[in-house]
Amino acid sequence: MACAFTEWRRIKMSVVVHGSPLSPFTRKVTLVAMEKGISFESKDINPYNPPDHFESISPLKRIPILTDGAFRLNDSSAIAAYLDAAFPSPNGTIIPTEPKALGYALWIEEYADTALFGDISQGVFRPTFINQMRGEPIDTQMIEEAVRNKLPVRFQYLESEISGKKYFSENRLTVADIAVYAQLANLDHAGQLPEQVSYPYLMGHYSQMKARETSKALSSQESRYLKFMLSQLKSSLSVDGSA
Ligand SMILES: N[C@@H](CCC(=O)N[C@@H](CS)C(=O)NCC(=O)O)C(=O)O
Repeated sequence: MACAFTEWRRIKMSVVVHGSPLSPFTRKVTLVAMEKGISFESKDINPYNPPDHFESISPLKRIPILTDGAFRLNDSSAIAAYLDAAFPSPNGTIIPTEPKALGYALWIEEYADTALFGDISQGVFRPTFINQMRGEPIDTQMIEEAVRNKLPVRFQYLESEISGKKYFSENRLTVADIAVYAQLANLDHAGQLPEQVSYPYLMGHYSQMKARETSKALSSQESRYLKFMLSQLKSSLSVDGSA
């Protein structure tokens, strides 16, 4: 008798998120799909070791990419908007329609995607994990510079925006909350989240987002993936004799 997992694998999903588990933009669209209850499949693409003809499916050579049958879309914000419009859900929309709430949610999403991403990715994630994956030492100086001088500005702004609130926009879950969480989760993987006492509302928001069933399921998969990647690296270094 075929097990449930085999049966599930036989069902061809029309919606596919092509990305990588530790990419914050892949995490954003994956969470949008999960929160909306969309059935989808995830397929791995490493943009730093891309498949042949990557540019033909991703003109900016970035992940994530969404396919829905023959339809293909790039950019996490465009993908989130598409999923929200194309798959009405009893859980409601994740992109507000009221003009001010809409504008504000998209602004917070943009702030997370650009400013927060830049400082976390360049300042913490890459010098921690990409260095290790390349067999290079962790760049503690770069991490300290980001944690001490760059990230506090980002956190202060977001703390002031979320202060006194549970969610960023419309007092309910929107793409703004998912986008901020998606970036901070990489700081969490690197063990560099700020203390709750320094940014009580922002860290409260993060904890509440992390406790959602969708985030919990994804986060444990990501931790397993990270552990596996780092263990592969350790064994390749010891086979090499270079560690
Ligand atoms: N604005 C894009 C940004 C996507 C992005 O920068 N993805 C990263 C991975 S997290 C990437 O593919 N980087 C490859 C590169 O920069 O060459 C989006 O929202 O999807």
